[in-house]
Amino acid sequence: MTIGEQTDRNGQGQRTRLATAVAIALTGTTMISASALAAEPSNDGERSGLPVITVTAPGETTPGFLSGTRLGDEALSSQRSATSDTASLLDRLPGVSLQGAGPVSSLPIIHGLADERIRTRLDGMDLIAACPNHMNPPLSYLDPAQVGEARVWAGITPVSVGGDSIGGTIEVDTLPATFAEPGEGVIHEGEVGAFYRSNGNARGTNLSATLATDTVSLSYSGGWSKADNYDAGGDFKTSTATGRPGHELPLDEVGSTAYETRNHLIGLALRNENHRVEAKFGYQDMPFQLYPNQRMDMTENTEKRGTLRYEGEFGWGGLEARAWHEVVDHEMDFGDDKRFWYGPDSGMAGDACSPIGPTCAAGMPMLTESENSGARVMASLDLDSGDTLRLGAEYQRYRLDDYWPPSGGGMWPDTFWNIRDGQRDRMALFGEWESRVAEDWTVLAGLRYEHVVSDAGDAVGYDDTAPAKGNQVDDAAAFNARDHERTDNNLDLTALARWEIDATRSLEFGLARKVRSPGLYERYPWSTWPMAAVMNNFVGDGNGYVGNLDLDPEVAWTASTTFDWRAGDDAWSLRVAPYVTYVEDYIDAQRCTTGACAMMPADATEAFVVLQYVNQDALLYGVDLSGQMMLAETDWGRFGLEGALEYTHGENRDSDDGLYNIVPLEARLALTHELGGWNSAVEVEAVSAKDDASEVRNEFETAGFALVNLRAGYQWERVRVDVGIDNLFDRLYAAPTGGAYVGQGKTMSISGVPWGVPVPGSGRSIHAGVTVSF
Ligand SMILES: [Cu+2]
Repeated sequence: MTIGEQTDRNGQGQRTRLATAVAIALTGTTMISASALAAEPSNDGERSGLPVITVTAPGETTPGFLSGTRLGDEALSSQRSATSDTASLLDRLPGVSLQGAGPVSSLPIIHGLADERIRTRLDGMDLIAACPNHMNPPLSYLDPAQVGEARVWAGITPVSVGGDSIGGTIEVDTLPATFAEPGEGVIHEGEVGAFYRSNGNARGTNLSATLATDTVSLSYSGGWSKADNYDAGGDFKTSTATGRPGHELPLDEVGSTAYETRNHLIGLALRNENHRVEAKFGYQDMPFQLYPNQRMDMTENTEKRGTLRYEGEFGWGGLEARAWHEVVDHEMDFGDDKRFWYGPDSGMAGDACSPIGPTCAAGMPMLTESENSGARVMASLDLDSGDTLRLGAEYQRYRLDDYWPPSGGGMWPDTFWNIRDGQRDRMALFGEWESRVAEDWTVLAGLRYEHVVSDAGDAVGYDDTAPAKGNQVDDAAAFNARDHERTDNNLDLTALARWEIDATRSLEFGLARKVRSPGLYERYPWSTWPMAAVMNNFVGDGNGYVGNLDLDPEVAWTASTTFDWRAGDDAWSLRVAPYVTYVEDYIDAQRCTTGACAMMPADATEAFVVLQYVNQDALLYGVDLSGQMMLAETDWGRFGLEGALEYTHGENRDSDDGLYNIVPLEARLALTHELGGWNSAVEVEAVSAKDDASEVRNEFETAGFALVNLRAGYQWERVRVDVGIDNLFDRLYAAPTGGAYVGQGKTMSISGVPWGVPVPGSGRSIHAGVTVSF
């Protein structure tokens, strides 16, 4: 099945598409074929003669690389009513887990490596979270309904889709442009949808519309969604421990889990026979997103982005060029569940105090502004030998200012500059060769060079007259006495080989060396004052973090293999993918003992602590298993079983400690049924207890749990309805990567909220959604 068929606007072939979609949704066992690498997919509604992704449904044996998996639009649409968190759509793919953050901004984890360790591209753009808590990661800029396709490279990533990352690559593209057939004149089409989820009263709508001729296509897509705090399952009574008398949250309500978000996208695409130009303009206005595992909340995020892309086919091969520009304005302060601690009747100074001054604080505004520009050119040369050679170059220019205006109390009288004039610029060159060296062997080898320059201006505290609170004057002086510019020259190598043993079995081997330079928030946060340090945290563990100017890039060596075995008649398939990664100079953390940290106990075990980033060696290994089988084909429909299991282990080889945010063992098993336009599933999702946590971070252990989810959908020609119940038995559970609960109470003080409470997951939620095409 090709993209062209999938986005067929006449809605033909919907039944077979639906069947494939169900299979993809549950097991994610499609692979990305070799031709997908030739260029990014030609986001094209009609056949254009350009390279397209070949989607291989389980059972088909097309040459390709098993390391890549893909979610198509049908698979995605069945999830729309269940989630507004675009990253969570990927959770079902083998090797992918989620690190909890805000309700619509989870961070994907691939094989134990998360966040900036993964290359995440949105419509081909390398976006960067501009926030000391990484509250606005790339996928938070899309509504799930705007996603056209997601591709994940979990094992070995070809250098043409990697760079400045040591884990896998996630590429998410928005809905593809559609065109009219030649001679058809002007066409218009679109889709409107709405959903409701009972837990947290979540609701949202989405709309997409296209006006097109056979050469010009103009489109809009947008989504709005909003939710209150959700309720945990079972009995969650933490509010009585952290709520201030008179301000407790209702029992079971998980503080700081509400949000509202609005995302818009306008696209204009032009094509002729061999060339295509596309411009996209995105706009996000997120009025608020609260964070149960961060000490601050997002109180406004606006993002504007524009991208221009050219794709052409020539006698010698294909050419793709892209340029983009993005501007982010991000604001943080306390949302409602945290702010009441600082309110007028709190006994502390609060909102009502005026004017702010040394004894009168009003919240804690934190502002971040970033500008991100980039360009990429890639040529795919079709060699006479039948081989393909890809050559490419990339450039990225990134600027960041992170500053906290004076708000009274200890945050007075000046503006605190967490990162001032931050810069992180990348230049990259790569070459990649792909060849079918024998009838049953395909190999790919690539080399990529990256030049990364980062820098930041001088640190400034709230008060530059000693003795300012929290050692700010001395910390800033020590930071400013050093040169802040750092230059890294990084080399990536990738080799992949696929052996088609026979029609039912194939085996793939891969080796890679990948390098990632430290991010601005790892190198430059300079204050050891716990109040400032706890604001620098993108892992959601409640601790404070201090940057380290001496960090070196992380260098990861990965070996992985994938074995794919399937019945000739499609009755079953099984895929096993073990991997091992050794990371030299992995950026882990050690307890901070200098500056203001010297006043804190260095060896606390049951408390939030302040840490400093440090290079240490790490080892990660694990295995992904996935498979499906047909159980019965009867008059009442087709019954099947689909499952996936992921095991991950991570350890710090220098400190003999566990790595943080590792999901030890996770499994999904679903009984599926389809009949005509119906599809439904009963799914069990189980996670084992986590008991080898990161000691240096005082990471909590979490208990194992199993959840049952139900879902069903029906597809008419123009209408699709989905309903479901997540967490059917209303279990109280905490994901091992959900982070520390700091969703309510006096979070500004490092010990102002109790240590040891993991963020509870959502209790039972009934969801329903409808989509109408026109
Ligand atoms: Cu933020």
